[in-house]
Amino acid sequence: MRKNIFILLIIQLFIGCSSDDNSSKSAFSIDLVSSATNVVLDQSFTVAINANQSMKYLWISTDNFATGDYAIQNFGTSFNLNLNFDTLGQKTISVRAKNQNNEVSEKQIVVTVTRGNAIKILGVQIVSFYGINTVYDPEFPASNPESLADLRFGFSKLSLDSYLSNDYSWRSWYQSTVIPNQGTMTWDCSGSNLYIDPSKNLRFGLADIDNGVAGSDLLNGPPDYREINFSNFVITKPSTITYTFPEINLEFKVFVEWTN
Ligand SMILES: [Ca+2]
Ligand SMILES: [Ca+2]
Repeated sequence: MRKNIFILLIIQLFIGCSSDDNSSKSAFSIDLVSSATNVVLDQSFTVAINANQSMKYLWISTDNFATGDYAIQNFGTSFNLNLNFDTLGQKTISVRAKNQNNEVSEKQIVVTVTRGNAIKILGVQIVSFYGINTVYDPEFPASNPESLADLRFGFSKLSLDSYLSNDYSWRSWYQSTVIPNQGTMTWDCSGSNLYIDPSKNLRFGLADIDNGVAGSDLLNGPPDYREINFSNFVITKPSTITYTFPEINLEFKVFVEWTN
């Protein structure tokens, strides 16, 4: 009897060990290693995803998978994310990975973004544009101020195509409100957190808006933008910077806040 109990214990121990062993071997898991935990605005950094088995699916999100970028491909056991942020504060980067058997592993890493020497764009004022004081809304007679352009400006900048990409494309960064019939031609953007590394380029566009959509390009394009940057001003740090493009009668001012 004692011998039987002993054998039973041995079998249970064996089953226990063997089962633990199997699960640790088969459990798919990933780890995240960030090249930096504190970065400045617009600074590029990498997050390495290292897995104990080959990854075939990755979903990357900075809002706990409400949105994000995903792809199905053979990622192997290691894949580098290239990231940068243009807003301040703590960013939680969530990664959900699947192996060939659709087993899931999910990890998060937190990175803090500080301002560094980023400028903040406080406002924009249009001084002149192509066709200023002429009819852009011909449904009104020229004598009616309603015929004047309804102004919206926008900024685009080079942004990563996705968290899983190394490629950058020009993408809309900011679109202003519409000022009807030329109006003040001045926008206060100070509440929009428009921080940017002054070495980055921006594309400026300006359009007449009809019923909420762009009617006419006010830069007489193509191209329907002009490129600006702030790198010539990092020493003098003026709070108002004027950009002029005489060939299209374009002049505008950008109001900026510099760090000390
Ligand atoms: Ca109008
Ligand atoms: Ca219009």
